[in-house]
Amino acid sequence: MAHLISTSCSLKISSSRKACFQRLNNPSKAYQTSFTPLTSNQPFKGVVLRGDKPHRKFVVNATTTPLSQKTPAQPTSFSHQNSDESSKPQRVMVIGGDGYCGWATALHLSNKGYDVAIVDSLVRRLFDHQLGLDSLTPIASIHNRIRRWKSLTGKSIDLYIGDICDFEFLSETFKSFEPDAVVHFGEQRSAPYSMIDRSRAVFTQQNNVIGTLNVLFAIKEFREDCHLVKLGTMGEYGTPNIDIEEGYITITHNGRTDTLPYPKQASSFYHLSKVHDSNNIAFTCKAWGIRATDLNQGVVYGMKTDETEIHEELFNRFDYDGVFGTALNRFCVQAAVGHPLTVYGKGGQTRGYLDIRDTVQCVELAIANPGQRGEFRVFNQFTEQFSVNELATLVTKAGEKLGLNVEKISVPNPRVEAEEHYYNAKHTKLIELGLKPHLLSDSLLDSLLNFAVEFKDRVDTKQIMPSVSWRKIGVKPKTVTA
Ligand code: NAD
Ligand code: USQ
Repeated sequence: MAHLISTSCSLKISSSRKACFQRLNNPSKAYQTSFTPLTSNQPFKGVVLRGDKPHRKFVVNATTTPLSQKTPAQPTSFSHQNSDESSKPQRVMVIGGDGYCGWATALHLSNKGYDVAIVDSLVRRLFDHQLGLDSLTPIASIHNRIRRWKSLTGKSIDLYIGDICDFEFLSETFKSFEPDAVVHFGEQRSAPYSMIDRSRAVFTQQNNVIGTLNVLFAIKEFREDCHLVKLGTMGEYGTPNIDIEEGYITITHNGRTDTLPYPKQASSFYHLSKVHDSNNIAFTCKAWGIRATDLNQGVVYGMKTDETEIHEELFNRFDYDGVFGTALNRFCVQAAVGHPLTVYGKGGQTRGYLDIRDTVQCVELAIANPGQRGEFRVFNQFTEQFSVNELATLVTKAGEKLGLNVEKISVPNPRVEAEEHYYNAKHTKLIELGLKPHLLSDSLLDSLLNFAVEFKDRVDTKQIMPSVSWRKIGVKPKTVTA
């Protein structure tokens, strides 16, 4: 398991000038590739598919087909390393850019005029292979995705394939791409995955905590002014019986007052890895003057963004299984295939939710409005809160309008979590920066359900019920299906 997961891939490109000057819109001829799996014991696993430096970047002459009639907005504020760079677009490294949130964000930022590089180990695709899972939507390889984006828009996205836990690889990507901002999505993000067995729990915390530590060290060493935009989670706070603030709470205790990090009560080894990340980031902001924004994101739903919907090779992944699928996305697929909606326990579990179109908007807002050096900002990134029962009711009503017969069942809760609780989380900071939320209206639910119906033949109904138990996690490696 560990061996498989720490494997990196090297995508080597021909360095010949002849290859460099070929057009990228004929990608099969633009460069020769060899794809060599390397183990983590081997030296540098770098990988590069990129753009404009001599011998390292392609000079691209592809014709530009505008994505839309709209002129892409330019970034509104830059944090450049040198003032003489002020006219250049900001360079944003998207770690985890082949994943659900990362792919949509990379395209959005590219469309907005940022220079984008994706860094990804592709480990998420490996999890699918290992667990026998698949996205509802067919997803193209990252190479084909990027080539398609280039051919449709004329915009290049650089690609570095490797594991950010490998510091040598990460260092090379930093030295090569020189990011002004790093958006870090590159973690194992499923709570059930982290609760399958000991090895997945350990992998989740190693991958997430060490990966983030390496990013912090890389910023300190190679790009100290770079802004880290890190994806955290609302689940770090748990479900306290008081209002949840954005990152910090002012407390008066025994007559003295201080503003302190909001208490964290995470409820899976995954969610705990995010707490550990936040502590490490906060410390390095203080100790080294790192500039960071922790986006405590709620549960994301939806598939389409302006960019991913323009071509099927740009489609995003959409998980509906019991390990990686999240509540609302799962309910839409369940309704589409006539599976009862799987409400865990009493269904009073309340969380913050947001449309994936708002994820990409929030990340752009965070990048465009960086904090100061040494500042650790925390934004709660969601737009509405719902209980699981409320979501089930909304999907049932929307399904009935489309002629679907939707039922719900109460599944014994595989998790250890409060099923009836107070929940009131603040989320004003991104709105103050200009977020215009896409709320979960009837029309959006209709389109989500229609979309699920469109792909329903790809659904493997055996993957729907949960099979990972928080209480039964053991030390033996578990061969699971969802
Ligand atoms: P995802 O699994 O679809 O994408 C994560 C990507 O990171 C994958 O492509 C994976 O291959 C890559 N990755 C993982 N470890 C890596 C490593 N060590 N080196 C390089 N690449 C690595 O997840 P997602 O749903 O897009 O979530 C992205 C981030 O947003 C995660 O940090 C997650 O915790 C956070 N988040 C997601 C949601 C949600 O509902 N999806 C909600 C809140 C927060
Ligand atoms: N739930 C059900 N039925 C289902 C699926 C989930 O009742 O079929 C319940 C869960 O028990 C939980 C709630 O819905 O109470 C949310 O579960 P989820 O699977 O939708 O989301 P979660 O495990 O919390 O994780 C997801 C992402 C994670 C992110 C987190 C944001 O996978 O990366 O960090 O959402 S938050 O929930 O705010 O922590």
